[in-house]
Amino acid sequence: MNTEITPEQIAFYRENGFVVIDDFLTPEEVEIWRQYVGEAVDQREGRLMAGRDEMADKEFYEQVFIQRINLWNDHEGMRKLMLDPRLGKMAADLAGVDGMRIWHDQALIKPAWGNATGWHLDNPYWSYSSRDTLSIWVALDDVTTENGCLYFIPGSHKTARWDINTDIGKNIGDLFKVYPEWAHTKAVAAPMKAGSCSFHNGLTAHGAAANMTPGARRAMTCGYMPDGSTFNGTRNILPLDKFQKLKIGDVLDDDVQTPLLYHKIKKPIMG
Ligand SMILES: O=C(O)CCC(=O)C(=O)O
Ligand SMILES: [Fe+2]
Repeated sequence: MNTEITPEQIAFYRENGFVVIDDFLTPEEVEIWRQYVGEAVDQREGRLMAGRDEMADKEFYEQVFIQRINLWNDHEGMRKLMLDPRLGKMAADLAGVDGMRIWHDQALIKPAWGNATGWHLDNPYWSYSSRDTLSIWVALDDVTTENGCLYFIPGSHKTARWDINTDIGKNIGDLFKVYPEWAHTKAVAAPMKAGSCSFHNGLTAHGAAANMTPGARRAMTCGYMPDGSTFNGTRNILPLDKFQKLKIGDVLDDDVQTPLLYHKIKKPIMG
């Protein structure tokens, strides 16, 4: 695993709100990630999250991507991959913060002939609001403009707000109705070889192309929450009992729900 981040990559990420890192995983590591993601997704039997009953919407959403959240919760191999402190450090260095917690991981498998992923922002879905939150997106197949690579609106993280977002729905361009100032910007495609990855800021506008090929486009992703982030009132992935105990402004420092992956000074206690 190549977890080195160069000063140039950091500068590019901060300016554009995303960065592609080639050859992040070795071919042997890609095989392991594919195997664990495959096992962890299969054992969910259609459930979005571990220990919860919500099933995926087969009619539309599953044709955008098969989404399974927090595989680290119920697959030992995924736990090792997702709680790797080196990933937390990469995320912290890109964001320029002292420490990172896991928010949630997710497998996003765009099926053969799958729909495009509508333009959206990630952080407005989540239970904290931060300009420094970001996600890794690891390509488990060669990802091209033909099978559903990511696209980004460069610099959009600088002007994005939390009060508005759009669903990943049938009209993929709805986000540009609420952000007309981005509507004339050229999107940047991010094709990647299997084993490469990108990071994108939680406020960067992004989407993915349709899959015009007969094969699936597999990706494994994870959102990182800066240590010290506070609850904003949104439930998102929080279990009901934890959600009901939180007050707006509480620090999200539950080491079982959102383990600290990396910190410059504090010693992480793994969930
Ligand atoms: O993989 C996709 O199609 C979308 C990815 C995405 O929205 C994300 O990683 O935040
Ligand atoms: Fe997203």
